[in-house]
Amino acid sequence: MLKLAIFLFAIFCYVNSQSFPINAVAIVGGGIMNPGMREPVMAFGDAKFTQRSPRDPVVVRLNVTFMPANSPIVNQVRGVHIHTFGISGGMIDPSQVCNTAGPHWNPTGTVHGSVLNPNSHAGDLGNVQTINGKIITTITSSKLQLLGPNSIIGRSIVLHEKVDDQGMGNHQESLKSGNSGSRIACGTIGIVSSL
Ligand SMILES: [Cu+2]
Repeated sequence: MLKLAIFLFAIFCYVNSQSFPINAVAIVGGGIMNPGMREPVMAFGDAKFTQRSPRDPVVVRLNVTFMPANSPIVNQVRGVHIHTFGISGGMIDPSQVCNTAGPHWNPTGTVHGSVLNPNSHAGDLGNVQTINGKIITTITSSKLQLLGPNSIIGRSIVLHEKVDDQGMGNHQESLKSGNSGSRIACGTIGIVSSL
């Protein structure tokens, strides 16, 4: 019995050492095309994901540039989430393209909240600040996985137009989406050999 346990443990260690760390990237693209704006705002960049072991959190490094950088709608706080599906379709309007991502990634069937709340959506990543037309930030989440049945590989990361109220806004959308408005940029998460 002991030999069997040691053998199974050795296999477990071997599989773990072969699989981790896992790296993934989403190429993020989109823009803000509100009617009445003098010119559209474009958004482009990437999100890099790393997980060192099944017990470690997923670290997300987000780097997105908006052009033109000085548009009043650019430099503000906005919500960011992992959504359930990869991006499909080649439509021109970013909100339509990013709507193909479906709802927040929520494998445990909870309500929307903050990235730090263990009982909120796994895909809830909180808010990010845009400064001088750029989002450069790191988010750490213990609710995400890059391997196994709840892996986010093939799902998507979505940036929103407005601040995420993290379930505290007393709005009908608060406990569902954080009432963070339209989807302005997104990308499908794919596994990569290295970052
Ligand atoms: Cu979202």
